[in-house]
Amino acid sequence: MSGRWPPPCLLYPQLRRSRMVLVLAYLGVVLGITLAVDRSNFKTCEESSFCKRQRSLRPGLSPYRALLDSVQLGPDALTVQLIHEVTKVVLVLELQGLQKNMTRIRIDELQPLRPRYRVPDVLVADPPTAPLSVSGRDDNSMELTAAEGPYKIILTARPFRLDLLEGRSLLLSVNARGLLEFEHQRLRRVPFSDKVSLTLGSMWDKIKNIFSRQGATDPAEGNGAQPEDAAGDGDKAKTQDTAEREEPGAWEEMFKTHSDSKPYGPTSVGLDFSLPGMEHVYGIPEHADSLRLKVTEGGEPYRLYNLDVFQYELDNPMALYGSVPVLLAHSPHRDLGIFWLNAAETWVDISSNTAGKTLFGKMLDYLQGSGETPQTDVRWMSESGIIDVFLLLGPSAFDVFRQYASLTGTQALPPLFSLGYHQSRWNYRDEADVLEVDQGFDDHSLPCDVIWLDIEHADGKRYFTWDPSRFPQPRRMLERLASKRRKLVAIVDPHIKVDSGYRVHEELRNQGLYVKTRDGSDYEGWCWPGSASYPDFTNPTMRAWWADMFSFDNYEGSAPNLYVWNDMNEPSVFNGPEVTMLKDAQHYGGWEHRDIHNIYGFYVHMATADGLIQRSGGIERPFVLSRAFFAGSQRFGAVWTGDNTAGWDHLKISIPMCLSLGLVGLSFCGADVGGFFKNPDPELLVRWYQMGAYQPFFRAHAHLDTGRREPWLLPAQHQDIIREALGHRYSLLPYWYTLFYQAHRDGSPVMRPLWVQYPQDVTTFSIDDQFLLGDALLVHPVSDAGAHGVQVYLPGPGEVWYDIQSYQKHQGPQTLYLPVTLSSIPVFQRGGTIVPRWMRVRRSSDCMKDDPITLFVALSPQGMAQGELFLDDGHTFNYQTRQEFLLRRFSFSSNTLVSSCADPRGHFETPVWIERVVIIGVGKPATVVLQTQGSPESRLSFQHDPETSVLVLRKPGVSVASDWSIHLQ
Ligand code: MIG
Repeated sequence: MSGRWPPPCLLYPQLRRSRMVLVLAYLGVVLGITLAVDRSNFKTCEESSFCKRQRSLRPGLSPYRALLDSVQLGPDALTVQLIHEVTKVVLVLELQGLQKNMTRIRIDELQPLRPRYRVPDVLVADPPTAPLSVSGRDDNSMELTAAEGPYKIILTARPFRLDLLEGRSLLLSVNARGLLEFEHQRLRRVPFSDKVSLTLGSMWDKIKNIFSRQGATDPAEGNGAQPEDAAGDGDKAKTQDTAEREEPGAWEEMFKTHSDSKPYGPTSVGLDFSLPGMEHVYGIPEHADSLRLKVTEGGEPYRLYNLDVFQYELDNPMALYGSVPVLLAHSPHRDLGIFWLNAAETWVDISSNTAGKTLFGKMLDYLQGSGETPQTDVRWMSESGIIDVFLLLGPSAFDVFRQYASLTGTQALPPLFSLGYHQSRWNYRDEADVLEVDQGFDDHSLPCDVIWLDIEHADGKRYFTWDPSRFPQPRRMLERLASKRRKLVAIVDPHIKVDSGYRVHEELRNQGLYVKTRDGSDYEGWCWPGSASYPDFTNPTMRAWWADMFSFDNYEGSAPNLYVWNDMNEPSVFNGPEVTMLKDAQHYGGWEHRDIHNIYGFYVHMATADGLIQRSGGIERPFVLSRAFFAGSQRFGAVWTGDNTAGWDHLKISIPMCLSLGLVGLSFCGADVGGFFKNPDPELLVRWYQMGAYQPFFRAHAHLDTGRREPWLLPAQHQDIIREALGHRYSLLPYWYTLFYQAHRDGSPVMRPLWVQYPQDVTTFSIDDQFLLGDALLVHPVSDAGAHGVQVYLPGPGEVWYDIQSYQKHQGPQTLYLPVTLSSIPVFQRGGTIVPRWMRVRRSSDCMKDDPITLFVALSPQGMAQGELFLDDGHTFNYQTRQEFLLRRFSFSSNTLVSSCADPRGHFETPVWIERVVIIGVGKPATVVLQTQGSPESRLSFQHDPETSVLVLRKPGVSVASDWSIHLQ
């Protein structure tokens, strides 16, 4: 070991290229049992009364008319009333032009009986507006021009619709199919039979009861409107109601044995968007489905409702743990986004006029000129709240990413360690087990940054405590890990054991900070600890209390190298409807769980991340993994795809699942390596490590009932391959870190679908088995048992791709058959890019952060290349508060590699230097000359391999912080 590095950092053997031809081991015949979700536990659209009501409305003429006389044009918005021609109920449409080429549409009732929920805390600020002006008008329409952005909006009065145009082309239409459906609040119509038993007096008592709960509403959280006097409006509401359907489920709803009392009746909202020219739509995670969204006509819509789905199945639109109501539409000419800001249960229907047509049919249409323009229609339906939608008008996918990031924020910059490898299982038994696992990594020369503790570590599932017999001295254990420069993550779930001897419970109960039932008592559900209550994280006081629990004094046994994992925050309630909370449970401000469901987990994540920031006095960056999420969760940390299964299909689906999350801002995504349920055979486990090494969040995890599977328990040949995969991960950490910085800076996804980078290449639009990391690396993992080769699509034209193992050069576009062995991970570096790496793999990332860098410069056919490198201390906010960072730019052209500063605000003292430059795709130079500021020119020694055209420049020896250039002559 070199003396340059502190003793706790072992140096592991350099990356080796396995020369063995490995015989594939078909050992573990997968257990005979097939696992499958019990679908009957979860609602279909038919079983969700509002979805059924919304969906029963068919496309046609909209009953809504915009009252052009009511138009008010303010500096920030245009408002106009929309009247329902039959019920005469009036809505208000608020239309805003936003800066950066966006439009916001809000629709609410003009006179709501009770204010409707408007989702707070997701937007990072009030989006800056770009005023709209009226540029034309006739009897039935109005033309509006946005001060910024090259677009116009046509507002048509009857039937109501909006059309967004850029120049002469129609980008998007709202309500073109007439599916605007807004269930205004009303008083319950009492069926005749009930009238007999219900005196008028008692009816009013009931009504008053319902609205007296309004008292708790905090105007600051809502739109500030006060609920109307219910009694005064009674007659009006009644006459309106006669025109309306009173369907079963509108006023109360049963699902299995659970009843939802629906005190406010039907309140759902729905709206359609037409996207001419668009055939490919993506996003709206989380679903275990293909990257490209499918047409839902005739089937189930995609559902967004955060749920703990036991043994989820693949390739279907059922809801999963998290929801991000953002959809992206792509065509070779244009990208658009639709962000539907609503936290209630939501369903999304997708239809297309080209669906079902064969390619041949489409071609025929085209040749005969008879084809319609392709068009996708998207319809959103939510159970409550208002319609609040942002149209992100691109034009490129990266513009959409920036637009969405400007609204909801970007990926938090992860601490460097969290980009390393995480070793988890449910559960590591005790302190000795943890320390043995830690030692196992060193004994087998495997890098690892973090060991995880699941729910068994706590005393009787009382989070923030430790099991006294198994974890008697957590601080000592944490110190031992710290001495190895490793971390621990402990789970902290949001269900709190109802136990008068448990301080957390006592305080939350006494302070009234739990979610309440309809009748105002503390809501209790069944979860891991037995009877449990749920902190009301929508309440800022609750979040502050929770954050404070992470102080080193409050969280006994914790230490600075302890980080946190929030599971079960959908929230999961074992005995609740669909394994979650009753919709009529009451939250802060008088809102129902119905209104806030999809944002509960977001708030848990937020409060925990805040806690970790506060415990260090605001200095240290947090790391928090969350299972549930919503739009904006990227600001708080990482997410994972929950309880997958050790099967090849689950290995495959991790790609589209994480790609979909990346498209909507959540770059820090991973799937349990190895699969959570069941036991992977060695081949699958190896393939999963190879996949995970190239996905953003890299953690092995397993169910309590599975066999132990730390890498050293595998046969030696498999262990070696896992070591290699880990080596690849660790050597690329400087690149990963830089990609995360870029995601943090402008919302660009770390792991990207190919179409984002090759928007005109139709072949890329539905690729699910390979992906890009940044714009430089293309990864095609192997996800089939017994694979001897893979078909890799290398996009182009005009691109060259270098195999990072063999340096073999391939032209794009082409589909390449690449033979593989068990040790192969097909990865290519695009010609035109520069990738920084650390070439010595040590015990953990913390041991490597001051290591010298090697630059891999892959030349484009024009002999050019570019890349960035971000460096800071790896764990504090000083990059932000004190500008302590370096952002370097490397560029190669005219046979010269130049290192320059890409952000002059940054300054950072670092021992990191450039120890080597590998230039791929270059001829042999006669001499190589290094120029640095203030020193004389010097010649560099080099080696050139004519077969691969790789030039290796040794020891430029320059600091990474300095400006320099290298000339090939
Ligand atoms: O109901 O904490 O997804 O990662 O190991 C299972 C125990 C509860 C679910 C998580 C999983 C975790 C497990 N949890």
